[in-house]
Amino acid sequence: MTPIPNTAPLNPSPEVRAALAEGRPVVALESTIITHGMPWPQNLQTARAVEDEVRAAGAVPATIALMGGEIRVGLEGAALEQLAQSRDAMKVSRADMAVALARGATGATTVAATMIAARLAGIEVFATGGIGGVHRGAEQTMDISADLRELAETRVTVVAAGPKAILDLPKTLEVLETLGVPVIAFGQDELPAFWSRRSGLAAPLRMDDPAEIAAAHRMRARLGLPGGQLVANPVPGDAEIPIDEITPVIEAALAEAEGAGIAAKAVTPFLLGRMLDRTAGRSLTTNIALVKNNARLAARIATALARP
Ligand code: PSU
Ligand code: MN
Repeated sequence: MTPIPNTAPLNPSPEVRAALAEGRPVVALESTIITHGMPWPQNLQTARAVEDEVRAAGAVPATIALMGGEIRVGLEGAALEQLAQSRDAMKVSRADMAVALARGATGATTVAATMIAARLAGIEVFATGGIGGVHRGAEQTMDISADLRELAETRVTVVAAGPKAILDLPKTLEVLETLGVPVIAFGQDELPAFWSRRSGLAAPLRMDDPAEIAAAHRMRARLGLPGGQLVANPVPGDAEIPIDEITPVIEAALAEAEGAGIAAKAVTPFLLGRMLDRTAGRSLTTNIALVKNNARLAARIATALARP
């Protein structure tokens, strides 16, 4: 895909620039998971391991972050480590992106902001852990992640392990349907729920072949439809925490968040941190396994898309 004409302060690494110019497969990766989703040093180790998975599958990884007033697409050298160690990186979504860039702030991109950057750079496939969605109690708080709106607007296929189980999954599916976002479970009928392969909810769509997902991505463009696709890829069985085991942990973490008055952008990082403690690190092991698994599938989809 050709990048959209723009004057954005984009700075692709030489490797990413060359791959895009030659039409080779590229997979975008987000950075909020590094700064706000996992503790040091597992965050850096995971970021590198995920890049290695993309490479092993024959594609080029492009980790995206805001640094020095530029959208860096592909973090080379010390940049990834710098970001993983930074304590004051902004969590940047669509609403914050222009301000963060105008100020020259260091910003970690969420799913929404990473999609915007990927589209500007001409990258069509993006792998992450879990997307944001409709939070439980959203009928009171109105807390609905900007990730959902971005999926409706920006033409990038996002591979995730399903919406995080800390969310209200039925409402998240309803909003995605309203917004016209295809939600495609990979290889099973049920929607996966991040740490668990099962959610108890039927996925709206199912596909078993990365080439078919690539074909659907192309077809949306041919139909003139904006927006991307959400591919929900179940965590590998040996790494999952079954839904019955994780549900009470989620409920305890949610009660803690409410008790502590956590709101807005702080909710997701707070819950992930509490889940980590409450499962004695098991939630992190699962998180790492599922991101790597998503990187592998995203690389297969990007490879299918790169073929003429
Ligand atoms: N899933 C994770 N770890 C994370 C996130 C998702 O396992 O850190 C991040 C993603 O960047 C996602 C963001 O876009 O949380 C959603 O935040 P919010 O609910 O504030 O929109
Ligand atoms: Mn939110």
